[in-house]
Amino acid sequence: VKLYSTPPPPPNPRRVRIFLAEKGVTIPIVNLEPVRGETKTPEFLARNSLGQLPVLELDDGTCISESLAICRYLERIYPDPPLFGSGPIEEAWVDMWTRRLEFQLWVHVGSYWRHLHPFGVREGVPRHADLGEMALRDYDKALEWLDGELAGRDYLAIDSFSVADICLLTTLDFADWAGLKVPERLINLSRWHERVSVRPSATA
Ligand SMILES: N[C@@H](CCC(=O)N[C@@H](CS)C(=O)NCC(=O)O)C(=O)O
Repeated sequence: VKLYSTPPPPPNPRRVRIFLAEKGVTIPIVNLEPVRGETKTPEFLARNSLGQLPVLELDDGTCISESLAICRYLERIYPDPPLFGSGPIEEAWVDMWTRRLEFQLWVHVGSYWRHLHPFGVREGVPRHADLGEMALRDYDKALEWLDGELAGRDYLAIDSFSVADICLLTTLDFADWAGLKVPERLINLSRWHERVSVRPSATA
């Protein structure tokens, strides 16, 4: 088995690396450089037709893309510690939060990146600054909402660290790298960020 990945800052490959570190599992990693077109070669497109990272390739050549699908697979192979929750309610809450993070938070970072960030320019892809500005406002609103949700909570979805925390951490760190800081006044979110950032897996 091997993981096609790329070093930080891209957030989705990092999700899987943190997940593996939390499980205490080491697998071979092949680092590719999307900016050099290494994810758009015929060989790589045969592994993931979207030409995106991460991709997990099993020994028989079977490939899984989508960071959360890879984590789901790894959870079945390496169940301890559970990172998708234990039991029906916890599992539902973890799913609820990972979906909320994709659709209420990450989507705005992606839109900001596409429409405003200097590195988001792609040949032939139109950019609309007003959509980027709207994404910035919506991202700030989502951070406020998360700050309220984290009041009195150590972790986002359940009482222990889960893949939802991994998704939030990788999103905030990428956004920070792209220039979008978490305002200091959002105390619950800032404390949560400090708490999860000192975990050894955060360096993965
Ligand atoms: N929904 C996918 C997103 C994958 C994705 O967007 N990967 C980025 C890196 S964070 C990538 O490979 N970008 C290169 C490209 O799209 O050309 C996941 O969760 O894995």
